[in-house]
This record gives sequence, C-alpha cells and structure tokens, in this order.
Amino acid sequence: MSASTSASTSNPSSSSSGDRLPAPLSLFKAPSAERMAEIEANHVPPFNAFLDSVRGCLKELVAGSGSEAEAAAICQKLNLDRVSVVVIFGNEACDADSQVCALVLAWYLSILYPFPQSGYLFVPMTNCPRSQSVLRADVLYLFRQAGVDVARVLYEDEVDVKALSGRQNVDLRVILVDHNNMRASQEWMADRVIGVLDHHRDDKLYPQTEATGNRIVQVVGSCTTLLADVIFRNVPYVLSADAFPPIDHSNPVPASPLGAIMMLHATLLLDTNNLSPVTQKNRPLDDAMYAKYMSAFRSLDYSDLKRRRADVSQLDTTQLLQKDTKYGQGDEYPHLIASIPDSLQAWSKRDVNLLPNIVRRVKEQNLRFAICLLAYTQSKKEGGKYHRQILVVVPKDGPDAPKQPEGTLDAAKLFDEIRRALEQKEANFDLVETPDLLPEEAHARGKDLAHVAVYEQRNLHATRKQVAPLMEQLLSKL
Ligand SMILES: [Mn+2]
Repeated sequence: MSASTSASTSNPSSSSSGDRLPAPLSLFKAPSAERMAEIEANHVPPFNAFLDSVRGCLKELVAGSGSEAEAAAICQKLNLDRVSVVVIFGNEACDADSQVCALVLAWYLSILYPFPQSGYLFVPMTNCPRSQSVLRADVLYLFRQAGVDVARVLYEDEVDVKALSGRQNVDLRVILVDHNNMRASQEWMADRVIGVLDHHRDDKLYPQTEATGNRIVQVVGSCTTLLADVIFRNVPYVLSADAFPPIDHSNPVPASPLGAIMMLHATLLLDTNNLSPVTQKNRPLDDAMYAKYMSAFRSLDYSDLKRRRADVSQLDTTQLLQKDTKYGQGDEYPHLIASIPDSLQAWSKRDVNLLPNIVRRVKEQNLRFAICLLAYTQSKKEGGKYHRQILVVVPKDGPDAPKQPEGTLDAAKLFDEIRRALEQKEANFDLVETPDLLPEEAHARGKDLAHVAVYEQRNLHATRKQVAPLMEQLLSKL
C-alpha cells in the first residue's frame, strides 16, 4: 500500500489515484552500491541485442493478440498495475547528436534498470520516419562503424506511441535528449516527460523534471558530452573493457563499450567542427570528455584486439596445434610444444575427441609426443584468475605408431622420463597432477591411444622458454 501511494503521488500525471506504478528513478545519478555491484558482475549487452530486446518487449506490451495478457502477467509478477515504457526522443532533426544520445542513454539506463525487473522499459527513438534515415548519411555510416544495425534502430513511424499510451498496463513516459521543447505534434505527451538532457538554451518547460533532479540542461558543444559525463561519473564500468560482452562470431562488431565511445566521440567532432578553435563551439566539459574518449578508445581498442587474438573458440584441435607451435628437432625424439590460449576444460568441451585428434596430428607429422602449454584467464564470474596447465600426450606403441629409430625408449618409458623431468623440483614448474581438468569421457576416448598426463601449473611465470630447453636437455641424455 505504501509503495503504491508513494509511486502515484510522485508521478504527476498518473491519472487514477490507486495506480501502482514503478517507483521513480534517478536517471542521471549513481545507482545504489548494491545495484552497482550487480551491474559490475555482468557484461553489458551488444547494441543489436539491446535493440532486439526492446522491440521484443514492445511487441509483448502493445502489438498483436494476447499481448494484453502478457503485459498483465508482467505487471502481476511485479505487483504493479502498469509498467513504465519510457520513450527517449531526440530532436526532429535526427542528427548524430540526437540519435546517438537516444540510443546510448536508453542502452545505459536499461543496464542500470533492466526490464522487466525494474518496471521500466527504455525505448530509444529516432524522432523521424525511417524513410528519412537516408538524409543522415553520417549517422548511417557511424552506426555501421560502431556495429549498430540500422534495421534494428527504432524510428518514430514504427512505434505507435499513442496506442502505447492507451494500453491498460502501460504507463507511457518520455525523456527528451538534445532538445528541451517538444514539437507541437508531440505536445500531448508534455506531462509525461520525466527527464531532460540537453545542451540548448533552456526553455524551462516540464518543471516536473526539476523536482526529481532528472534534468540536465547545460550549454556545451554536444549533447553527447552531457551524456558521457553522466556515464563516466556514475557507472564508468559500462564503458570499460571489463564490461565487454562475449565475442559474437556470427556478426563481428566492436564490443558495445567501444562502439559507444566511437559514437560519442564522432558526434563531438561533428558538433564542434572537429573541436575548432575558430568556431569555438566546444566548452571545457567537451574538452574534458574528448580527453576521456581518447584514453578509453585506446584501452578499449587494445583490449578488444587482444581478446580476439586470444580467441581460439573457432579453431579445431588440428588448428590449435598449428597456431603457436615449436618443434623439437632431433631424429630420435621429434616432438611439438604448442602454446594454447585456452583452458583444457573449454577445449575438451568443444572437442571431446581432443586426445585422439592430438594423437592423429602427432602421428601424421611423425613425431613421438606433444606437450600442450595452456594459459587462460578465468571469466570475471569464475574469479578472473590467470591459470596455466600442461597436457602431455605420448602415443602408445602399436602397429601404426610413429616409427622409432633403433635404440630409443618405448612410449611408456619415454612418457615416464618426460613426466619426471617436468615434475622435478629443480624444473620449478610447481605442477599438480589434475586429471579432472579433462572430463572422464575425453580420457576414455584417448585411453587406448596414448599415455596422458594433465597438470595444473602453479608457477605462472614458467612458459615454453623453460619447457623447450628442459625437453632438449632431457632428450639428449636418453
Ligand atoms: Mn545537439
């Protein structure tokens, strides 16, 4: 009861007094520490996935048959009469500033207050019909560069906002970006404005936004500057490499934090004549954001490239054994030592036949054995720690075994010697034998084919630079 009272009294336009609405939000302030911890435990969505989810939610809430029931079910779950659909409008010029601010602000707010839990659905709206998108070639280009699929962007003629406002379970709200005075045809929504973020002269409309603090109107070169300042001050995490969503191999685009920085930065340049000292459109806050973009861009670009370099999830076992491999020459015990930027757990998940495949590769190349040196960093959720593992595979003797020069050790004895050399204290790898790093089934499929040892390597500094000479030394003595 108290929740419904506070919600309805602080929402100026709620029509019927008994309405249970989501509690009002602070749009431009930092979320609670508790909420911040939840945000930082997750990655941020890619822009396209975000736009798809907005479209999906809108469909549930407004369009098609049965949607009333779905909307009602969401409301019932949240103990609300209506959910708030917050449409974020840029100005009708639909320039880069308007479109980028609407998209990035909606994306940011949806990370802070996800639907349906929050009761708020943030909808970024390009305030013109889709047919006019071609008039803004710079925006189309920028979206493509940042990995935003224009087909997914929402245009004003694609969402019937009026119909939305009439739905029984929907509480329509509006945030204005890059303007603070709605065009005449949209004035019917004036009392639904809950926030303003703008860099034009203040016409002092929508006083309800003043009372809640959800109003930033400040003259700077670009509205994106005000938005970036809000994000960097309150939740810088969403623009950091820690927030990167997983790589989407079917659609390679810049990670969304990087895409956001690209769009914000490009818009600042467009709005300030490339920060021209002649036209002097940029204010100190624009310059401050420019400096932040430069440092964020460098670190995000590097992080995005680095993780793609380390990404082996699309490689099969044969390719993995080719990627970064050194061969121990010598006629008696030729072998390979492969560095693999992945965990045994992930590798065996992709290829449960990894042992037969390693054996096949070793035999094809007429080698006696393979040593795989694995290095990887756990995901943040798993603890974020760096790990090293070693996998030793010596194909068993048999009719199709690699040819062995006269007088060399048989497979079983060779395996023992390799193990002893790696495990000896002086080698300083600090190995812990951990067969469980491979699932039972992977072991089972390799059992008859090879002698296999699996280690967790606790000395994280030791690399192939130590393993390769150790092997040469050992093999020369056998
Ligand atoms: Mn603007």
